[in-house]
Amino acid sequence: MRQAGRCLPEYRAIRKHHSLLEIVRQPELCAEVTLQPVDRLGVDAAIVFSDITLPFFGLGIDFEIQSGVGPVVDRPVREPADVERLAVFDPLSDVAELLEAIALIRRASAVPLIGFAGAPFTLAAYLVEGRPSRRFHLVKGFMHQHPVAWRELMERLTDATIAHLTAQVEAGAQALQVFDSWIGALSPSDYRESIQLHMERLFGGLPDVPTIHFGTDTAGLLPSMVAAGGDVIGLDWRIDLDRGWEIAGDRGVQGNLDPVVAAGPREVAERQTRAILAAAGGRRGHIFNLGHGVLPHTPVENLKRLVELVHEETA
Ligand code: 1CP
Repeated sequence: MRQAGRCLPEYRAIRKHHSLLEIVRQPELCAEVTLQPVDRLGVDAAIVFSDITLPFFGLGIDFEIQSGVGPVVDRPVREPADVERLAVFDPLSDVAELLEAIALIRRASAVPLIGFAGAPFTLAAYLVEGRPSRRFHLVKGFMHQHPVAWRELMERLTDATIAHLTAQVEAGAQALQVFDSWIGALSPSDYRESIQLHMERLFGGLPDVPTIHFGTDTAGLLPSMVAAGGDVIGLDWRIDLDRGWEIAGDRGVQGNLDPVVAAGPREVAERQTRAILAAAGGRRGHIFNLGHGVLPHTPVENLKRLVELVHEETA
């Protein structure tokens, strides 16, 4: 997750001269940045360099990615009429360069390539809040105050996400990750009532490649998220991997080292990595990963060592 993040010096060197959106719009540059963590860390898969907010331009929403903040939307969605003014996202024209980058990456590397998109709730969080939020009061408020407009918003974002992911597979992506990063802000009953049906439609509408369903703070939501779909369930560090896997049942699991631990003392990171592998117990279907994105101050050497350790232990 956000593998390139801000922790690789070669990424930072490129970011000195190009904004994130500029990188995504230049297929050669996007391919280069996508493969940096693969070359440097030896991870087993690449995730295309993009951002979940990229489809916003196609929806007619102007935004910028502010450094040290994240995505900031020009005119947030605050009223039902704002939902009606959203345009229809067409990946072939709206993210053509990204699709070109995917084809380039496939030609340049034999490592499997993961495409991704944001899930409807997490996209709506940025559209309604207008910027990164911790409490999500505005988006949750919108959901309860305007149930009809909310449903319309979820339907449109579900359509956009299916189109975005399908186009990435057609361009060459071999697996898909759906990021519902902020879904943990909801109660289990609100998830079941206002989100789950859209997530079911989303997973049901994807091409036949392996899918990863990821969120954070989801310990209480996992049964519903598993029911909604995904071949692999992403777990953050707030639940023991074996406990999360019990809930995921016959699916695979991805996770779940705390990013702070990956950034911290090497011995602690190694010990906790071994503990996660022990909890997986050699079962098929575990993708070792952090429970969320790499923190920018993470020493590259720590990440290299963890990749090596996982390879040694699971050889
Ligand atoms: O190679 C890679 O680094 C992967 C590319 C990638 C991915 C998978 C980026 C580039 N963004 C994402 C997904 C993404 N973007 C998610 C889902 C994953 C997660 O939960 O981390 C989310 C929530 C975003 C939104 C976003 N974009 C944030 C979070 C803001 C918040 O609400 O806290 C931020 C900081 C960004 C900017 C961004 N996108 C990507 C990078 C490397 C960065 C860092 C900034 C930079 O280099 O300028």
